[in-house]
Amino acid sequence: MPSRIIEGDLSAKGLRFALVVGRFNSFISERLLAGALDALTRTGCPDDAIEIVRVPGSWEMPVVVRELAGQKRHDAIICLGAVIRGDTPHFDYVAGEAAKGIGQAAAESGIPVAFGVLTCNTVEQAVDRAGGKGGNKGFDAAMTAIEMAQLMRRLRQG
Ligand code: INI
Repeated sequence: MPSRIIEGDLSAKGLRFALVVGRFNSFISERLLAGALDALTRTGCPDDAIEIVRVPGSWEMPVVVRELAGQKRHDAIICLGAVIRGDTPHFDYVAGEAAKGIGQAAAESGIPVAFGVLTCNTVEQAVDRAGGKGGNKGFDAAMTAIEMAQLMRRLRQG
């Protein structure tokens, strides 16, 4: 048996969060936001520890995440958006750059960033994952952010 296991718990008490929410496909991203807020409040996060930052679309998320992470005012950042495939290659550029840029900002800053951006082939797939039969990926992203924020706190305490 390992002598020491380090992991984050699922309490949001004492943590501060920024939620970066895309306006594009807002009928989906607002449901993801509702799920994320539900997770945060149920796990003990007060309203005044939550900031919501709205951006035009998922493409704009990396620069905003980088700015927020640099300010070091939050224990974790949660990105919420929906990229839905259309008839052109636009989807691939937006989804690819959002994923890459958000991941880079997290890795370079040391602030955990949850990727609650749906990348779906159809509107139906997005609806399923935003409170439908596939659960709510906004809720899941917030739970991941809580666990990661607690884990980073523990790792830094040594
Ligand atoms: N933004 C999204 O978040 N989801 C999409 O599905 C999407 N599509 O399909 O175009 C989208 N485009 C907008 C993009 O994020 C930028 O806001 C826009 O290109 C201006 O920079």
